[in-house]
Amino acid sequence: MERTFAIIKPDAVAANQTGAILAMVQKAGFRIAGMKMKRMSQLEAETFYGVHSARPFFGSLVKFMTEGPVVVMVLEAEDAITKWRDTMGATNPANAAEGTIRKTFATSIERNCAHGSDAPETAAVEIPFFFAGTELL
Ligand code: FUP
Repeated sequence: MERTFAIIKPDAVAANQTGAILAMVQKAGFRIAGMKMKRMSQLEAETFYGVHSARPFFGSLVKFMTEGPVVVMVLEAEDAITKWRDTMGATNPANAAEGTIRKTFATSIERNCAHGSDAPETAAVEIPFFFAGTELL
C-alpha cells in the first residue's frame, strides 16, 4: 500500500464541490487515512509550492491557494501516487481526460481544483507538512 497527499483546492471548496470530489475519491478505491479542512497561510503556500518560486505564476498561485479553505487529505491505495494523478487528470483541465476530476470541475491551469504528490519523495515531504503522525488512521 502507498500513500499520497491530496488537496481539494479553494476553487472547488468554494463551489461546494467537496462532496462530489470525495465521492470520486472513494469510487476510485482510495482509503482516506487523514482529512481536515484548513486555510493555508501565505507562508505555508509559499513553502508548499517553493519548487515553483522562480516561475512567473508563483505569486498568483500563492494568492489562489490562500483565498479560502482547502481540504487536505492523505489517500491510501496500491500505487496511490499514480492512481490519484490519473483520477485528477492533467494539470491543465483543457488537456485532462473525460471523467477526471479536473476535466469535470477545474476552470483553468491555475484554478485546477485538486493537488496530488508527483512522486514518492514528494509525498514523503508533503504528508508530514500538513499531518502529524497521530492524525493518520
Ligand atoms: P501538478 O503536479 O499537476 O500540480 O502541476 P505542477 O507541479 O506543474 O504545477 C503546480 C501548480 O501550479 C498547478 F497545480 C497549477 C499551477 N500552475 C499554474 O498556475 N500555471 C502553470 O503554467 C503551471 C502550473
